[in-house]
Amino acid sequence: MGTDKSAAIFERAKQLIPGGVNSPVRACRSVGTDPVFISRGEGPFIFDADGNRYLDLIGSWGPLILGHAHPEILAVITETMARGTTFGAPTEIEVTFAETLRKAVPSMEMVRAVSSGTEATMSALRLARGFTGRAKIIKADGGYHGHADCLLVAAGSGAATLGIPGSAGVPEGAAADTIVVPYNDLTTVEQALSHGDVAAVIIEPVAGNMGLVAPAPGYLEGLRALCTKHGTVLIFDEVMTGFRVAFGGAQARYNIKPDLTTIGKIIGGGLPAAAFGGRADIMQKLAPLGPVYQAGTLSGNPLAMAAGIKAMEILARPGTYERLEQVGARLGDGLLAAAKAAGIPAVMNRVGSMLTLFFCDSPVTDYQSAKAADTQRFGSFFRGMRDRGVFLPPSQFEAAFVSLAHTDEHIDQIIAAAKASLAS
Ligand code: HOZ
Repeated sequence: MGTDKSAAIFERAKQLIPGGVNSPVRACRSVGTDPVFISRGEGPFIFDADGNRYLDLIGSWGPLILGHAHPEILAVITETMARGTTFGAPTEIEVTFAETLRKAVPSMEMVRAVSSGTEATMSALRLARGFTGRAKIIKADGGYHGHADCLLVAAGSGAATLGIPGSAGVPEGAAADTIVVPYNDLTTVEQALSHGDVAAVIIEPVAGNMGLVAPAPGYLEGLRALCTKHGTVLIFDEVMTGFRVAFGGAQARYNIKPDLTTIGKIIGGGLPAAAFGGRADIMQKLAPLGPVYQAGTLSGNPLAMAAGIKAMEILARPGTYERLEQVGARLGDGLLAAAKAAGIPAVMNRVGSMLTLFFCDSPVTDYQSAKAADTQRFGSFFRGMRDRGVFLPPSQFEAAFVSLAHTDEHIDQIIAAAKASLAS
């Protein structure tokens, strides 16, 4: 497998872009290699600058649930962009987007569109603080909600991958009101809420940034009850899980109604879009109706709205989530069996079409148990898979994503690659 062109591009990139990448995990440092540079995608495949083809299990970190370059998404983008790409003024398509989102996720009684998941979580927290008049927030150890200052405390995803869970440059004051609790533990949440000064609990209802960790039975129900009791805003960060683990997100899958939801990735159909929304009485505190300020020139961008609406429309078709469940199970079961056949201790955590294979022998239920995984072995596995034409997320502390473009044959090829990689 040649990688000369990727290597040359990486050299150029490093001269100008810190680490040669515009987001740290994709630099592939924790898996002991350099990145390849992607030139195009098609269905379940990505192709690098040297022409190597890979079965993609990143899916742009979640958005590409329909696969790469889906013809209906490309068509709607082309059609929309012929009328202009941005106006900085209201457009009808933003209203259609909000209506589509609310229909799928009814707890989002009112919606504001933004451009990234980080913007959505940052804005939702400001809103929760403005609504309650309280400063403190609770987040999970190893939970990742974008890179706003107050959320870069015991953070997962790239921060966990690179060993910088509390970033330099975050002033002490910005992090002082962030309380960190273990995922799947209600006792610590109850203790923290008992003082009556917590504005919000922000949680990934299925954690995806410490690797995938499912909520324990009763955990989300417990959070709901505790937040209601203490007048604290419950925020579900569904940037990854929205339209992924069910059409209506994790809140539909587990039947829990949060006060606010942050959502992104899939709702942009592969273009930069995200949103936050929820109870109307809370959302009405936002400017221009209320005193909580939030804004964005490219918020509600027509191209992103059009791609997102089309993606949601396609996902609403019958059989979609049954297929995603089936393809996720085929992959999850196959990867676990491959590890067992090779005599390698492994745990498969999966919810629908998102999953993580942890190289450890005890259940992974929170960040502490995730950290027990053998990251060196994960690095070898990543490289072995890449060399056999499969692209995994380059970190033990990320989730892999399967798409509707993956056929059973593609999954079987991935499992065969895993058998060979793990055997060697
Ligand atoms: N931190 C995101 C994944 N959980 C995005 C990583 C990237 O785009 O490189």
